[in-house]
Amino acid sequence: MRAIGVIRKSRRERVSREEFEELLKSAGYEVLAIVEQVREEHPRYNIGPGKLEEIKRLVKELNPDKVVFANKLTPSQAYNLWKELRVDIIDKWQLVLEIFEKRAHSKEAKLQVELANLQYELPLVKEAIRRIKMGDRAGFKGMGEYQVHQYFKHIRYRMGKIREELEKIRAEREIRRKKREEEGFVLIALAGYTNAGKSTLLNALTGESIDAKNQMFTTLDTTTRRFKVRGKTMLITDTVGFIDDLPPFIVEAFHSTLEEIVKADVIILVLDASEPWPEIRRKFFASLDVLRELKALDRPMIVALNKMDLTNREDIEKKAILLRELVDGRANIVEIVKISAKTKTLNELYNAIERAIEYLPKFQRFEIKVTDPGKVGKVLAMIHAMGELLDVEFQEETKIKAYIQTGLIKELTKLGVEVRRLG
Ligand SMILES: Nc1nc2c(ncn2[C@@H]2O[C@H](COP(=O)(O)OP(=O)(O)OP(=O)(O)O)[C@@H](O)[C@H]2O)c(=O)[nH]1
Ligand SMILES: [Mg+2]
Repeated sequence: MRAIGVIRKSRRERVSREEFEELLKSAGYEVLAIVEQVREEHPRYNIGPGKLEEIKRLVKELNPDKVVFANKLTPSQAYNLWKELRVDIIDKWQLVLEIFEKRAHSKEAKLQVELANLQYELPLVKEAIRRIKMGDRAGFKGMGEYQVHQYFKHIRYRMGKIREELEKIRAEREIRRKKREEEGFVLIALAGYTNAGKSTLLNALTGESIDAKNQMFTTLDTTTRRFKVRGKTMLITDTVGFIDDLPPFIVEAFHSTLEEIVKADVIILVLDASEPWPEIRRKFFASLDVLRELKALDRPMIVALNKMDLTNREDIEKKAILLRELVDGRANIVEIVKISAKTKTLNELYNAIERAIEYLPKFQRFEIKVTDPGKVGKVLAMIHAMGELLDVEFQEETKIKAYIQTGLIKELTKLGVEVRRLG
């Protein structure tokens, strides 16, 4: 597929040309030309009418399959542009959806992408119907009046069906989550801009080998795995990455996937520290915006400056200081750490996780008294798997002090062991 890209920059819209080209590449386009303009939004065409003439000439000359706008187009702008240029017009969000479509493997991801697509298309079809009613004969995607009406109905029907199916998948996920909650494991979620290194970090922490590639939106599915930090077992979840202005229809379609972040006890916000500071800053704020929308800003958050192997000590220290000034008082950021997921330089992160979970109600110090000597071995094994042993005295009755998680209390009580909280 061959595309002409159009970028309009204004005071309010900070569109990154580099990122736009990256998105076009990720979606599989050959970029024939990029047209840029600095001006405020034109109500009819988004870009100015003069620029439109230039694009018209380029379309004639280069014959692209699509013209892709880096800005968000209103349904009526998309329609007007299509009438003028007579070539497929898409904007940045449809471009993101095209990438999602290529990457969706699981049934859930495929349904979520389809739902997002339909949600996007619905206002466009409404606009077409409105215009047809006003006597406009242009139709929509080659369809006439009757077909457009049928298509509108079809979209509504499909959306309902997909929502039902997603709801079923979501209920299954909820059951799994409940079970995990009962087990009492601490849940940590990875969050952050696409390509920051979240999946690489999950792999480094758990020995997993999920896809991690230098391209945007590699991950669309959620993966949850167990891992241990200094003897304590917890769960870590990797999910879809963020982008500037992640549109509400994508957030909505991917809600159950993103929910894993909201349900986490601790969030690790991953940033690519090898990028120039303005990029780090932009992506940090974009990530906070998404977390705000998800209502996840109250979670304890560790910010991980990743890819430190690609930069030097001085540079990363400087970025950490700038970031510290930036986060001052924002969200619930408990710590900033410098790591490399690739070289498994993760010490600072381990320390930070250890400190962050100390304050969670799930992990508390308990005294456990075991009167039946036959059960001592079993109890110690359970604590080893799901808690952390602090002290043990073997007397007539064995006294154990340990950090344990709520799920374990139930298990221990079932064994007939006395469990008492130590303040
Ligand atoms: N040099 C270096 N490269 C890294 C590091 N962490 C991740 N990468 C690379 O960065 C690219 C993106 O990594 P991913 O783990 O796929 O990133 P992600 O955040 O999961 O991306 P999405 O799934 O698209 O949201 C890959 O090429 C990784 O090899 C690191 O610490 N150092
Ligand atoms: Mg990933």
